[in-house]
Order: sequence, then C-alpha cells, then structure tokens
Amino acid sequence: MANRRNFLKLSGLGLGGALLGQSVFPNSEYQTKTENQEANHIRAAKPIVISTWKHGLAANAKAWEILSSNGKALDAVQQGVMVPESDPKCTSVGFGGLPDRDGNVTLDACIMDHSSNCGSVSFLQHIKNPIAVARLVMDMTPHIMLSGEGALRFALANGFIKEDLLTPESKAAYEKWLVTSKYEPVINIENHDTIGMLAIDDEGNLAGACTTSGLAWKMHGRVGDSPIIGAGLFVDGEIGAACATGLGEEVIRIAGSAMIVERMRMGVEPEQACKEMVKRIVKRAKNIDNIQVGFLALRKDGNYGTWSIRSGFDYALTVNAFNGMKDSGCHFDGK
Ligand code: SD4
Repeated sequence: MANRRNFLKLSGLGLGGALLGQSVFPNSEYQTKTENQEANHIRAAKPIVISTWKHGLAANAKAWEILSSNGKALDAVQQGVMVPESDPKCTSVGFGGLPDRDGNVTLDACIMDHSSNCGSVSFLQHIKNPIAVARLVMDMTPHIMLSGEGALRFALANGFIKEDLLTPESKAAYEKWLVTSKYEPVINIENHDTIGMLAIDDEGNLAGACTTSGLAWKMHGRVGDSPIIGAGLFVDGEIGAACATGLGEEVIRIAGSAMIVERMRMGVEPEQACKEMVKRIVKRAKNIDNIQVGFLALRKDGNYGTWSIRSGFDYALTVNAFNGMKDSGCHFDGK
C-alpha cells in the first residue's frame, strides 16, 4: 500500500503547497521522460493485461489464468476485476467499499468488448460483484446501462444475492468520518482507487472493465465516470482501449477514455494520448491542487501508455515476460 500512501500524501502536499502560496504545477510544464518511464514501455506481446493500482496485481493474476489458456479478453477482465470486488480489504471497490455520506455502499461498473458490446450498472447497492451484473446487462438485455433499484432488481432476478456490503472496518471508517470530516469529500483524501483493467487475448481481441465504490462520502445518488462508457472506459476493437481512475467528474467532463482512443485512431501514441487528456483536465479544472486523475491506454498492437496529474499512480502489468507493478512515472509533479 506504499503507493496508495504516497498518492494520499501527495494530495496532502498539494493542499500544503496551496497553503504556502506555491502551485504544485509551476509553469504548467509536463515532467520530462524519466528512466522509469522508459522502462515502462516494453513492447508487449499478446496476451497482455494492465490494470490500475496495487489491487491490480491479484486481479491480473486471475485474468492471466484465463488469457494464458486461450480464454477471451472479455472473460479475463470480468473475472479479474471480480477479485478486488470480492476482497473486503479493498476499500474502494465492491464489498468493503467505503460508503456515501449517508452510510450506503453504492457501486458503479462497466465492461466492453472489441465489437462495441457493452454493459453497465450505476448506483447499484447490495451486490458484491457489480461487474458481473454489468456483463449480464450486456449479454441479456437490449440496454447498456441499468441504474439503482432497477439494476438491483435485475441482479436479484438473475440469481445474485442481496448482501450487506458494509464491513465492520468500513462502518468504523464511516463513523470516524462522521465525527471528524468536512461535509465536502476531498479527492485523494479518501480511499477510492477504482480498478480499470484492459486486456488483449491470444486472438488479438481487446476488452476492458472498470469497477468502483466511487468517492468515499459522496452524495447519495452520485455516479462517477466508472460506469460511463467513453468516460471511465472505452474500447474500440480496431484501435485500442483506455480506462480512468481518479476524480470522475473531471473524467466525464472531457469524455476521457473515448478521447484517448480517438487520439490513438489518429496515430497518436498511447502515452501521448493519455498525456493530452490529462493536460486538458489540468487546463480546465478550477482547483487542480486537490485533483488526481490517471489514465491507462492499450493499443491493439499491445503498445500501452499511462499518464496522471500527480505522481503515485501505479499499475499492474502482466505479459509473458513480466508480471508486477509499475509506477506510471508520467505526470505533473511540480518538480
Ligand atoms: C469515481 N473514478 O467514482 C471514480 C473514483 C476513482 O480512484 O477512480 N478513484 O469518480
């Protein structure tokens, strides 16, 4: 969890910097390429899977079981992200996710394949694996997105079990927040690390999944970017895929993942495409000091890239030659 701590700490630094009257982004220049960043860009062979944050490691391991036995990318990303969804220690996704300001755990998730098939659920309560419900929306309904009570009813009608998703730990965190915190949720202060996962299977087909409990202490009913096709996730089977983590409002505003894929269509490298969208957020945001957003992009040929507003954004990468965490190394950081 060192990187998460780093992520949180850096947001604190952002606040501190603001208090000292210093911008954390002097001159608004991008950090130049680092050695770490160069090392990130192994030209990957297929299959490949990448996903956001440390919980991506266990998720990738599950996805890799499927990919390495000639399974489909779509099944790999679904099964992969179900690992952190089911893990009560993961406080930003699924079971054990931190609740909204009224104490309810509400979940957002979406999934998409190389043929533009997609499914999504938003504001879903009581179901541990929202991504599996999103997959069913995709496979079994004429719709793309089900929300709230309707999504819950659909899940229950299809055999999902209604559960209390608040663990003793997340309940305790909520009660502590009630006493000590401000009403307004502050990005990066709460634990809210969405998992976004992108994969290419042996046949060269792309798929992606994104799932989250969203911002801790959010307003009841708030939905972020993660279940929105084109914002938290986008896949175009002919071009590539992208996903996002961080403050969803900023990602929605620029249709982040769709725009990254569109840039790749125009020939822009995955890393550069992510960087341009981060730059757009930074340019538009009213108070950048409290914001983190990170993007992952995976091109159809297996080339990938990342960029984030702040340092501390890491991701899990699994290819034949490598399995482990990588620091994005591509960010503004005010140095
Ligand atoms: C949201 N994008 O609900 C999600 C939160 C997140 O890392 O990704 N946190 O806005």
